[in-house]
Amino acid sequence: MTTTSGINYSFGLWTVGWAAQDQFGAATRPVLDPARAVRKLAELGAWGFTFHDDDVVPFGSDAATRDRLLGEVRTAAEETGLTIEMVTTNLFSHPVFKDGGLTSNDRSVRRFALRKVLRNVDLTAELGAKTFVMWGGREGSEYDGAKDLHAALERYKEGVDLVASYIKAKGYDVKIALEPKPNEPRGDIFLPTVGHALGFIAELEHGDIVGLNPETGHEQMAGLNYTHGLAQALWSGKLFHIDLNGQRSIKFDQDLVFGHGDLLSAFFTVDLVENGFPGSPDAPRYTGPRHFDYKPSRTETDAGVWDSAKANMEMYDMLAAKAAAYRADPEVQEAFRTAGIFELATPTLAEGESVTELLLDTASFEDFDADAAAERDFGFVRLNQLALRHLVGS
Ligand code: GLT
Ligand code: MN
Ligand code: MN
Repeated sequence: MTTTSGINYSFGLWTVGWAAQDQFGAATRPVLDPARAVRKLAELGAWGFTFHDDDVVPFGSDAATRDRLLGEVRTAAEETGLTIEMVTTNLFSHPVFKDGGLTSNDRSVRRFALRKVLRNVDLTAELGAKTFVMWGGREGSEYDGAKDLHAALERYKEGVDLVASYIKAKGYDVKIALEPKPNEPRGDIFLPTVGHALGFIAELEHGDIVGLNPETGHEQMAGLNYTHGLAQALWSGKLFHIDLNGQRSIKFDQDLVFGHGDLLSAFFTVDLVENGFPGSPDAPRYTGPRHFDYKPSRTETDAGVWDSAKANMEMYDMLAAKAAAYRADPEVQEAFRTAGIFELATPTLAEGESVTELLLDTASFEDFDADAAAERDFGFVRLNQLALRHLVGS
């Protein structure tokens, strides 16, 4: 099967490659050869793939093994035409990172982590990938007293700035995308949400090449709205990459197939990514790959791995078609107008109007009939029902 939508889908090799070991049980699937994963993904219609250093080259491998294993994946990419669009570093599996990489209390671990990251930045550039994701899964704590939290943020900043300055010094065409997550595997992780990460980036010296890689389930684990998170990242010019998957409410990280969690939220995510902001045609748009970071459930065998990979693309294709029809529907456009969606794009003050003029405008306050304005029915429920009609059919 090939996707017909022409949308650029990509997958982390650790997604289909997850052998399904969890905290309570052993793996239910054999180890998947990364080169086979690339070939299968190509067959299914994917456009690209991504990986951690350790997904392809086991931790501690010697240089010859590293070259051989990377060579196999590169050959698979070349033969299939798949793009290596993003590379990321595993700073979480080996026990040395049990207290984090860039924010470990142990300085020697931080120096080792930085070297691992910098080596991987070189690889990213060499492979022509444009995005370098940094997910700090082990950067955090179980106990509030376990860290000097100020120092932890200082070290995080030091680490990310150092990586960004290295990219610039080398002249690499690579951008860093930080991936927020509230918890798991640590009790609490630093940069837990899109908002925290945006605040962090604003404090960096080299924040111009640092943005975000928000994951659907991670925002939802924090009880937050993923589409709103994407919107704010876009508004800040920081949506560099996305991790799409499914999550059903606030619980452990489920990494379900995209759309298999909160379906309505997935619809609006796709609507934003594919169609942009409805009343702001000049606003920033997401132009990167539609990247899936999910896990084939532990119950699945090899066949289920590929079924679930396909399901991600199929879900996205279906939602993209529904979202296009939603936007094109004249009734929806009319409901947008009733709802004031386009009105919100008009600045609150007139062009050139000063605060003094606003203060002198009696119509805006002294003569404003707040009770009458409170009578306005925005028709939001009707609009939402129209969205649902498109989503589930009528
Ligand atoms: C890990 C995590 C993901 C991140 C990956 C990038 S690794 O699987 O659960 O959310 O995107 O490091
Ligand atoms: Mn996840
Ligand atoms: Mn992710």
